[in-house]
Amino acid sequence: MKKDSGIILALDVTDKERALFVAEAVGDVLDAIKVNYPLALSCGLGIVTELAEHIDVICDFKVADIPNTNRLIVQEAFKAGASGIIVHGFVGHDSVEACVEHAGSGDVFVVTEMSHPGGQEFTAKVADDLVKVAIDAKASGVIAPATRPERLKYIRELLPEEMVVLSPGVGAQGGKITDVFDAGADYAIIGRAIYNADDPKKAAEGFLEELGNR
Ligand code: OMP
Repeated sequence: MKKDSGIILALDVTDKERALFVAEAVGDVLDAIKVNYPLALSCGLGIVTELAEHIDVICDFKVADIPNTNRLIVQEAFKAGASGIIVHGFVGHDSVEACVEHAGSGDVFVVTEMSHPGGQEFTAKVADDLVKVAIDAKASGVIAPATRPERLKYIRELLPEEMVVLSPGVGAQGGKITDVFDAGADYAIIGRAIYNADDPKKAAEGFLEELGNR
């Protein structure tokens, strides 16, 4: 995945026309587009193929099953054109290892502490273990919360340098893009603050300006 702006768009819209409009409007400001269930379920996996013709696509399917089912999900996502996939670590080493093995040269990102308030209930308590699963399985990186920059920094420091950190929670969830990069993340994942804006391109450029004005 390239790294220019450091911004990954979470394209959680359910209308295909709107999705393609937003993707085209902000495409040159982004490093990748993340496709989650809302878009994949409403448009089918073909949307991944369509978007992947223009930009790297990460399938955020939060894969969380036994190794064999994980393998099948990962294979379908990459066959559709994804270049990365997001998986859960709480299912254990073997399940995450199956994802990494079958992603081939594609990226696997493991969710650690989640960004929403409920993320503190369970995921925060086992964040160190989730990071260890990601490291042991040789994942490309992890997902860590923009909403808790001190925790994001802590998680970054547990990781070897070559692993990347993708951080959701900027904008609608209250996180600040400057905090994300100050805490050592490699990419910010931003959804509603861009795709719900009247002018998505202007909104994306606004985040870049914020970074430039630090
Ligand atoms: P916005 O809150 O609209 O910016 O979207 C955030 C995106 O990041 C959504 O697609 C979420 O599913 C995703 N996300 C989180 O918000 N929190 C997490 O802890 C993990 C993810 C994720 O795995 O991407």
